[in-house]
Amino acid sequence: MKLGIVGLPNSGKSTIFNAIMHAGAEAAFYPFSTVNPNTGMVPVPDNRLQVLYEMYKAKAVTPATLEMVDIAGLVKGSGRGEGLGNQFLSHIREVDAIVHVVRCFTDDNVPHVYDGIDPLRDIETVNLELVFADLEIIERKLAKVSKGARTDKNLLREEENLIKLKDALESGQSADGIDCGDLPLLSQKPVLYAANVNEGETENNPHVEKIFGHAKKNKSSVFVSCAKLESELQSLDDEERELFLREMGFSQTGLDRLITAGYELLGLISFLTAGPKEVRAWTIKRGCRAQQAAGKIHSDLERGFIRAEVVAYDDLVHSGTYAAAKERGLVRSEGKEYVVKDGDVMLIRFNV
Ligand SMILES: Nc1nc2c(ncn2[C@@H]2O[C@H](COP(=O)(O)OP(=O)(O)OP(=O)(O)O)[C@@H](O)[C@H]2O)c(=O)[nH]1
Ligand SMILES: [Mg+2]
Repeated sequence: MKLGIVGLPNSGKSTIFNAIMHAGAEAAFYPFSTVNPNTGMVPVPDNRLQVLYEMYKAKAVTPATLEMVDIAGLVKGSGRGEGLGNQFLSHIREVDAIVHVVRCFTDDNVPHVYDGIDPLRDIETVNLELVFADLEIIERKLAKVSKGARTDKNLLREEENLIKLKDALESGQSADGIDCGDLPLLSQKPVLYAANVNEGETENNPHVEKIFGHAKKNKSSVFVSCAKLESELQSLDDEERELFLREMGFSQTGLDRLITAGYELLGLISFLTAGPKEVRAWTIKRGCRAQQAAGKIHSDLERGFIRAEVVAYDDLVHSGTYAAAKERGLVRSEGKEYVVKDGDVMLIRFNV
């Protein structure tokens, strides 16, 4: 899963990036502290991998990964060159979803670029800039397509579609149902709003409630983050950190909660492969069929797919070994149309 972080300057984007990625990116009390993008990658925590690793006495564990890109802050007018402009958005065009950081914390030492905490105003400001940046892309494409549209029917259709898209975005309407082709439009990506709050302000926070309300209307998700606290907890070991977080009212770390929210938003699940060489997690879309899932591992496995031997993770663990699970009839032979479930441990039989 790849996520790109957007938000106003001083909303806490780099602080969240640091807390999640265990990184040391510059996070400072003055706006526009991030100029060049920060990128990072961390393993997606999955306790099941460790269990299988021990069961198979495997040589290696390969978890799924979370990639994140933290960029400069957007302000009203970034598209016209205000602040640091909007060129840096090119670094997040290819992400699966946007993490939109919204400032809900007050701190006299950290100036807000506009006056006072106002999540809905901030969200609208940033989202408008994403739309403006998308319109630039659409217009550039339109200029290219229009040239050939007089003589080419396909291009004519594409031109009509692009005009529809442009009109929708310009009038603030949703582009749902309009074919965006291969244009990587930021305003059309799934959004995870990160409500960044001070410690002790996670419950009954009216700012956070507003963000939940906005997200619900826009089919987005919300993730409440105490980024500053979490980035400060990094010096602690895992156990101490968890204990501390639990005392603060969080049952999971920011990374765990972000992963859960992101997978939920994008409809992602994991299936597993296990053997003496390697135990590994693979990320797929919910509803993905066995043959397509096999293609995640290698295109040969998809092309030459014969069948999949499947056992649910819990069944495998309760049985103790793969052989025991097989004996108990818990290992199924599934065809290419089988809809893969989260935690399926799969062995693909193929022939090329
Ligand atoms: N009190 C408080 N301060 C925070 C919180 N989150 C971030 N900060 C502080 O706010 C300041 C700005 O944070 P950054 O993470 O640099 O903000 P940014 O969104 O990356 O800002 P730019 O890179 O300038 O766009 C830093 O001094 C952080 O320590 C929070 O939840 N509470
Ligand atoms: Mg920053």
